Amino acid sequence: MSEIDTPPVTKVRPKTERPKLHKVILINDDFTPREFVTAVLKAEFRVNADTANQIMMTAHRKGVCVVAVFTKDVAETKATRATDAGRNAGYPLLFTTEPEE
Ligand code: NFA
Repeated sequence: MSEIDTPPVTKVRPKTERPKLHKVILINDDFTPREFVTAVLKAEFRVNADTANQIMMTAHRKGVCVVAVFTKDVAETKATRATDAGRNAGYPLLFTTEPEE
């Protein structure tokens, strides 16, 4: 018979690492008004009023609160923008980032 061999079909399955996520952390201070903090959280992190208030009050009571997790670039950009919003209004409001375990 004249059967034509076809090449074996191989499925390439590239290993894709999940990007490590980074936490954005809100740091408490004694000067930034509560309403200002919640306004920044709503504007920069797109959380609703309830969530913004919970995050703000957790930082207020405990000193810090994780706002959300993002890829490194997004976490750093949002932390910088949110910190700048405070500085522009004359407040020492601070958001930091750290890699998730
Ligand atoms: N501790 C601030 C106040 O009592 C409010 C605040 C909360 C500031 C969370 C920064 C972060 N006005």
